[in-house]
Amino acid sequence: MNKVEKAFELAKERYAEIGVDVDAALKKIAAVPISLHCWQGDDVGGFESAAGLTGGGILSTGNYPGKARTPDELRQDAEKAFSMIPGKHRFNLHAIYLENHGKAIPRDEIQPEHFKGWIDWAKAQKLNGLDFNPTCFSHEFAADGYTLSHPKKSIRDFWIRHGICCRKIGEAMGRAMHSPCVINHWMPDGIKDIPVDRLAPRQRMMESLDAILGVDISKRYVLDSVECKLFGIGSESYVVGSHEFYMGYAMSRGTLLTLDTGHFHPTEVVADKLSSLSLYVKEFLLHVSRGVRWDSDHVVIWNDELRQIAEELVRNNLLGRTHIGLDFFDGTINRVAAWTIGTRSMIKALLSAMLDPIAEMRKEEKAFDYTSRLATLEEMKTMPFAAVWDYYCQSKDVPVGMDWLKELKKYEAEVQSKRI
Ligand code: RNT
Ligand code: ZN
Repeated sequence: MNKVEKAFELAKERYAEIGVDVDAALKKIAAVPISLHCWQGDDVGGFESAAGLTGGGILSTGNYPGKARTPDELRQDAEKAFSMIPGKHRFNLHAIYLENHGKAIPRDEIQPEHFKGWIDWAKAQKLNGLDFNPTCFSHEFAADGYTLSHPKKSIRDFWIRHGICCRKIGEAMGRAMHSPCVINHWMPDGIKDIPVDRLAPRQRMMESLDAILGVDISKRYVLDSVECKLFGIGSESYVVGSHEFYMGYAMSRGTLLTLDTGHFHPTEVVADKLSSLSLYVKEFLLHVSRGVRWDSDHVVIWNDELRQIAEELVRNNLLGRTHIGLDFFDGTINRVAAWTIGTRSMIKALLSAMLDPIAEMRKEEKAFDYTSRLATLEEMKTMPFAAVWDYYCQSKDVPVGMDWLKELKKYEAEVQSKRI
């Protein structure tokens, strides 16, 4: 028995004493895929042209060296991250990550063939699946601050065609991967200063979305989701796709609802929304992010907010109805490390939530024994969780503890630092 196994055996006994089945939790966590977002790998640049990210209310900062410059480099980086993350996961692509082999393809003409390289790679890597996103920003037709809700029909139609192309690409991905492709529809549409007509753009957005989703594609291959936002850079006063707008849309159209943890008022937390929405919305897509003072998309860490989200998913049995995606982009640290830290934190939060004596705490709460409830919650924080987590990493053949950082540094020296 090595150190990790010894610590694990003791930890398992401690958990058993409070009625928690560690082996069952390990089995459960291994079945939860996390969707790694391609855009952390290159600061939302993509491969459409050399221009990179422009406008649209999202902003990546930092110029840490070694950024992936080509699809091959991005795949190589993602593979490195996957090799340091326990479990089987997914990869989430944006439309601008197409492979056009040097020939500019308008966004309303992109095809599954432009993502063949990604599909082949995902299959070879035995990923759990691929997810996808229309890219309605960094484009001349998004420059007015409107896309699907643009007052001009020709521009709306362009974005509608783009959305339909994306759903067909998603269909090809879903079919190839034998797992539905979750397509997230996020549009930056909004206004910087006080609007006088809040309704018309929303009406247009609704109609445009209906046109995109009206194209019949089997749910076996594609699951469509819609993502709200409170404000963005340049859309401080009004965002067409507000929470109410998309909550209503998802409920009336039967789509998934995306909840991005950076897209609400700072004291409003996604954790508290899940139970309510679960009564009315069929499935969720999470964009797990970390806003610092605003929707800043910092790398996800294992903080209280993340813990609470994981607890809600586990306790309310929502994992089967929730697709967990990540959405952050930090260019000030090694980007492969960013993926690794964020994803490992997400898995830690879920595993930790699975090790709570929830039945016991529910009983306490129901009996108004709030003293025991608080005491248990506090004691759980110092249970030997690390021993279970380390064992999980070891059992999945990925680095235990800080060992991944050593591997990362080696990769940085041997691969990323040579990208000049
Ligand atoms: C922006 C949204 C959106 C994007 C990605 C790149 O505020 O969160 O999900 O971050 O599509
Ligand atoms: Zn998001």
